[in-house]
Amino acid sequence: MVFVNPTNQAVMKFEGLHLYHAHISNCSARVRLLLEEKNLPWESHHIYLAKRENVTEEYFGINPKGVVPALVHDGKVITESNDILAYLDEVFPDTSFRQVADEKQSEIDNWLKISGEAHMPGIKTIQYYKRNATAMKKTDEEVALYRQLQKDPAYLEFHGKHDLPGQSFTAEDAATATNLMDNIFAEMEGILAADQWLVGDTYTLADISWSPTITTLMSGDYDFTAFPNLMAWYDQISQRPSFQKSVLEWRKKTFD
Ligand SMILES: N[C@@H](CCC(=O)N[C@@H](CS)C(=O)NCC(=O)O)C(=O)O
Repeated sequence: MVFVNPTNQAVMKFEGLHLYHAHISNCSARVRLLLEEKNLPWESHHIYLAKRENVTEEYFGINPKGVVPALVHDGKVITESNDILAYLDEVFPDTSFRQVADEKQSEIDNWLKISGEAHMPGIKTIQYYKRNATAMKKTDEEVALYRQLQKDPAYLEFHGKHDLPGQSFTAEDAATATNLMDNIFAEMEGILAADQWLVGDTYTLADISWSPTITTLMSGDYDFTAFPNLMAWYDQISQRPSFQKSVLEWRKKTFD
């Protein structure tokens, strides 16, 4: 588990659980979902991405990549949504979402890893192509500030492409990203033809990590027709009161 050493030292005084998150972000939603499933109290620090509230020295001082979510737990900062899931389950084990046999634990870890790795080349690319082309466009001043704050080459490259005047991701980029996601969904489809959940017959961190991603892709009309078992799995999860509250209700909130 990697903790961030925040340059924004104000957060080091925080007690309890504080989540920096955005309402429609799938990375944020998976953490809210786990917090809800575990019935853990947390303080919300909402970051409105469309207003570039993440592109500030203050926020980069908490998450050096300038993305949501970031969890602060008793002054310790943890980033990367899937690492946050693993952390919370380890530190608050009372209602654990890793209740599978030892030899199946690595399957949970693998789904968390794929979830993290697929975000930028898959989900984020598709969403920027389909939905965020104008909503996430930065002004020239915001681009300059972003380039000053952002030190991570992968994020600089991603946003560099989108931030070029009059340009963003292309249909070809979106097709490559869709191909990547379709391959992952095909694997899930095979598993869910036989099992109720991604790792056997137990609802785990794997399901918690992936279900809000489906919500996000659906908002961009992703074509899921080839994956009926995945859709049945998603329907089942989306009816959980925890999911309604932490994922769907947050998406309806407005911050303008
Ligand atoms: N791998 C990171 C990805 C975080 C990420 O890209 N978050 C998005 C929202 S889902 C974000 O903050 N986007 C704003 C930006 O890239 O500037 C994680 O899982 O926490």
